[in-house]
Amino acid sequence: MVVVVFESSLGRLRSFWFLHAMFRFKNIRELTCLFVTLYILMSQSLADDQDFMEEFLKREYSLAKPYRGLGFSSSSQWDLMGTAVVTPDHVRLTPDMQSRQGAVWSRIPFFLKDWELQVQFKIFGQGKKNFNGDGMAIWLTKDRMQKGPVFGNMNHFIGLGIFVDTYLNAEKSHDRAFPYISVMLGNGTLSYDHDNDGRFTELGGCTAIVRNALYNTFLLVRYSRNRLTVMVDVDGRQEWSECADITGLRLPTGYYFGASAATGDLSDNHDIISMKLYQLTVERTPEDDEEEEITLPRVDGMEQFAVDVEDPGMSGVQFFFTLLFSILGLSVLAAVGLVVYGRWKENKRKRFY
Ligand SMILES: *[C@@H]1O[C@H](CO)[C@@H](O)[C@H](O)[C@H]1NC(C)=O
Ligand SMILES: [Ca+2]
Repeated sequence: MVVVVFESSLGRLRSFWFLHAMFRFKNIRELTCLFVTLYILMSQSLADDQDFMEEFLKREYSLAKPYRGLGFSSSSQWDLMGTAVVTPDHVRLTPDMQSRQGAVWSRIPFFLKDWELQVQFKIFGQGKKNFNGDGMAIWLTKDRMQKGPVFGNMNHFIGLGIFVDTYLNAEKSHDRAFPYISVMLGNGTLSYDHDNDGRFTELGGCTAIVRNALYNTFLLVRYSRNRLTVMVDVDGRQEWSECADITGLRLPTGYYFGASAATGDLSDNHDIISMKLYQLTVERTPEDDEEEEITLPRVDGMEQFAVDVEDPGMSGVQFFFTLLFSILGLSVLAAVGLVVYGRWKENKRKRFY
């Protein structure tokens, strides 16, 4: 009996390692344990990959060419505000001129649980590198059509903000290059700190060279089972690379999608080409559905994102100079030592004569 089980299992296993390991198992219980462990490991890695079975484009939440009636028709699902204008090729949130703010907002509250938003955008302008700004943001928030200091939207927002920040405001930032994409979850009291590029409320992010890009630039935001993933495709390779991955993020439903942009003393064109919303089909466990309804966005274990405002320790540059000066100091000491030793030896020799 046992032998039969062994043989049929053997047929299916190809890896030499497993064969080798299996011959050492003396009874079926250990073998069962091995298979159960393997199964758990395999199913976990599958879940990690987030291979969704299907995705459906939801037109009512999507913004794509031709932007029929956008902004003025009552049948349109989107509103424009500020400097935003529609052309046949894009929705331009701001032109490359100083002190502009523009936005486009969905009219329909959003209730899907598992979704993916793919945004094609374009940021370009006359300004040389570091003489452009300020950037744009993608939103899924409780409020819509508000003006304010966060890339043209209100501060103390409630919901999700993904920022494409093209100008470095913070005085000290050795550890990141701009443009920088970052994620913030607002709960109404959290404030976006423009002077520090939102550093203290950031949940994740990455550098992405999106300005005056040669290729089409895309951003992907995926939310499923309290996990938020942001990916970018900005270098023409036509594949997503990971930008941020945040687990334990809880977002209420009934919010609105939007995109906004702002210019200040420095400027850029900020264009949205498309925002495509896909519903994801995800297998949900009964526990997933029993989850408490939440009324305010929050992240489990918020402490892990806390930024140390105090001395951040020795940076690579500091370390290099410390090492350099230590070596220089030791060399000087050694040189002085040699000179002193030479004199001493000479004096000693003189004394013999
Ligand atoms: C918002 O989040 C911050 C940081 O986690 C927290 O200190 C604050 O109490 C929260 N506000 C509300 C209203 O929950
Ligand atoms: Ca900035």
